[in-house]
Amino acid sequence: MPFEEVKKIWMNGQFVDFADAKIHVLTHALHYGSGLFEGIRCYVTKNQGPAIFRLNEHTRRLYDSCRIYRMDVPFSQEEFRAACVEVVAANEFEDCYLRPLVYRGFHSLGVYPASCPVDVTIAAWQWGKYLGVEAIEHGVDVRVSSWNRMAPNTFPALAKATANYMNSILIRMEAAADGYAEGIALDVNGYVSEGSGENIFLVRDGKIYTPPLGASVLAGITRDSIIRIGRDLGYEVIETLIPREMLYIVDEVFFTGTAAEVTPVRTIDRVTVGNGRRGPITEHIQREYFAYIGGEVPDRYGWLTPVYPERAAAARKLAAVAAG
Ligand code: PPE
Repeated sequence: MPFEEVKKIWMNGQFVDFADAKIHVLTHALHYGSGLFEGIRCYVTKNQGPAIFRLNEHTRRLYDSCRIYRMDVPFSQEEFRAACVEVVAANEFEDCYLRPLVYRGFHSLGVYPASCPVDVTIAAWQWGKYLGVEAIEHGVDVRVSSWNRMAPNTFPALAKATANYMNSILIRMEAAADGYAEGIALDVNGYVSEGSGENIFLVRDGKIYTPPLGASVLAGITRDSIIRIGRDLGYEVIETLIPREMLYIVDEVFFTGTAAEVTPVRTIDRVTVGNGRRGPITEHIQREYFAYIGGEVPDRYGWLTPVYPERAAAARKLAAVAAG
């Protein structure tokens, strides 16, 4: 689906029209992948109107990514968060996906980027279910990728760098070419790492497993949310190295990510996961996650940033009236 035009995109502190949000072909990041980005969702909540999910944590990760690449963001984290809120409001969005990008801009080419400016843009658009609406309930068919995730001390996995996504593209295209929805990549030691755009969780005998940060994974914000929610629901959640063959003998598997949310995996390399249906723990975790992002349960961890506080106050008032 091509982009539907949105009203405004934020570029270096100013709102510009969709049609004017352009850069030069000699931009450093276009040649060398010198960009760091985020993917953030804003959800309509029950009583507070649209609220951005885990804005603080996404902001922190973006600034961490920039720090790893020695890039000074010319805005404070507070200014950045305010800009994200404004982007949602300027586009009059309710549900949307935010895509901030910090990148080495236009000045000169050559790998050494010091003279290139650090530019910051934030766009937002409406993005439906990443792996399809069906997938949320029925799960996806995936393969183990023949591509590994990047080796440690090559491309830093903890930085959400545009360059890392060349590896993701290989994983995803290979999966698509063979008729799978997604690929699961192993790390260079052969341990399970992650999907092209999702972290992965496994369930066996009631316990939940996910690869540790040392297995070349992105430190997913959804991953963190699921670990937190899972533990609070009373499950044991274990971060540990996972050998490939564990994928074929577990009861349940699911992906997590901002775009993918919580998506069950139905088969891996044509081997059925569990009984081939969304497992009970996956469903339980999914239900809690969707209730949280939809504001149907109290925001006990302070993960929601309401975009329109006045509207939120009005909605709360109406809810109180309705409740008598
Ligand atoms: N691993 C990778 C490689 C990844 O790209 C993502 C997010 C995750 C894990 C999950 O991280 P988090 O969103 O913080 O829970 N992928 C983003 C981009 C997907 C895209 O196709 O673009 C996303 O989900 O926004």
